[in-house]
Formats: sequence, structure tokens, C-alpha cells
Amino acid sequence: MSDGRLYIGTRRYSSWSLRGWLAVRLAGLDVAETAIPLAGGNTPEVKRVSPSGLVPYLEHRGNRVWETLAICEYCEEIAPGSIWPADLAARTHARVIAAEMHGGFRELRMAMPMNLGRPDFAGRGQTPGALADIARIEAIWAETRARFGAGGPFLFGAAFNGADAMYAPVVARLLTYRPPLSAATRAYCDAVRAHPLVAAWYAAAAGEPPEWIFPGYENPQ
Ligand SMILES: N[C@@H](CCC(=O)N[C@@H](CS)C(=O)NCC(=O)O)C(=O)O
Repeated sequence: MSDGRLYIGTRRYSSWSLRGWLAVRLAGLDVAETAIPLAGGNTPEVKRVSPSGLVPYLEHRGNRVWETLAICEYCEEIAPGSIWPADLAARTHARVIAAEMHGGFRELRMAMPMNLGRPDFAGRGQTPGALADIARIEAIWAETRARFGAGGPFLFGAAFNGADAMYAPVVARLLTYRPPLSAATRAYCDAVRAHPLVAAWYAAAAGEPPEWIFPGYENPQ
């Protein structure tokens, strides 16, 4: 008997579900998983199960947690050290850049929607706003790796943590849409893509039923 349930959306498209799922798995929570096929922002089944009408949504030992950043913090409470670094300066910075991701980069998210089934959107979505968001993200990653990334390929070094989880869907977008990127950014993206949890999510996305494909998400400009 598990401790609860994590509700997620279509893995192929749901960037927030990927973040929440990564946090839950990093923390090792024993929860069952229910994936709900998304229907373009207004999915009745998501509205039925989730208090906010959005996924990811976690039920764990009677606690109800929505909003991805709250899920990260809850996971850290249950499994201290699984999401944020031990050092205060690093932990503060991880939380800050995770919050910047949670609250921002709207242009990038609109112009380059995540689609794990389509590695061939090169050249699409490169609006000025999306490119400005990408420049800011590259600066965040470069600064974070310069300050805290020694000893491994991830933002805070060897351990993939909550900050990497928050940016994993950005990595997925960069791999799909292939805007111009620095060599360091490309190396970080390759490391995130190769992480076993990220690879497991991609594999599960590839195994989703074809009828979960939502045409509205399959042809970005
Ligand atoms: N601020 C929320 C955003 C969650 C969100 O927008 N989730 C999308 C999927 S990626 C959703 O549930 N959409 C409802 C739908 O498509 O019906 C969070 O941090 O979790």
C-alpha cells in the first residue's frame, strides 16, 4: 500500500508534471501515479481530481499539495536534502532560481511548448521574447555552475537537485527547438537528458497511447 498518489498530465506535454514528478522521485516518496491526458488547458478530469484544476497534484499521507514549488518544498520536508543543497548559500541560490523559473519565462513557455515526441522543431518559436528568456536562463545556469557546480555536470555539481528538476522542461525545449546556445549550455542539457529519471520520463512519454496526442500542441509556429 503506497502513501498516496501523484496526479500528472500527459508526459509528452506537461512540463509542470515533469518538474513535480522529478521532485517526488528525488525524494523517494512512495506514491502511486495517475496520468491524465490533457485536453488543451481545460481538462475535466484534472479539474475533478485537483483542487487548483492543474497538475501536478500530490496527495501524500493525508497532505494535499499542488503548485510545483510547494511540491518541491514538501518533498524536502519529507526527505531533507533530497531537493535542495546542504550549504545555506547554495540552498538559497537553488531556491531563488527555482522561484524565478516558477514565476517567469512566460515567453519561452508560450513560444516553445514542451513536446517530448517531436525532436524536430528546430528553428521554430524563436521570438524575441523567447530568445531573451533563453539568454537569461543561460546566464543563470552559467553563474550557478561557476559558483556551485564543481564536481559534476548539474547546476550544483554531482547531484541532480530541485533546481535541475525545475529547469528540466527548459532543457527539453532547448533540445527540441535547438536555438543557438553556448557549448556549456549544450553540455548541461545533455547531462540532464541523460539523467536516469529524465530518461525514464522520456521513455514513459514515448509509451503513452497515440490517442493522447493533442493536435493543438503538435504544430507550434
Ligand atoms: N503553477 C502551476 C502550473 C501547473 C500547470 O499549468 N499545469 C498544466 C499542465 S503543464 C495543467 O494542469 N493544465 C490543465 C489542463 O491542461 O487541463 C504549478 O506550478 O504546478
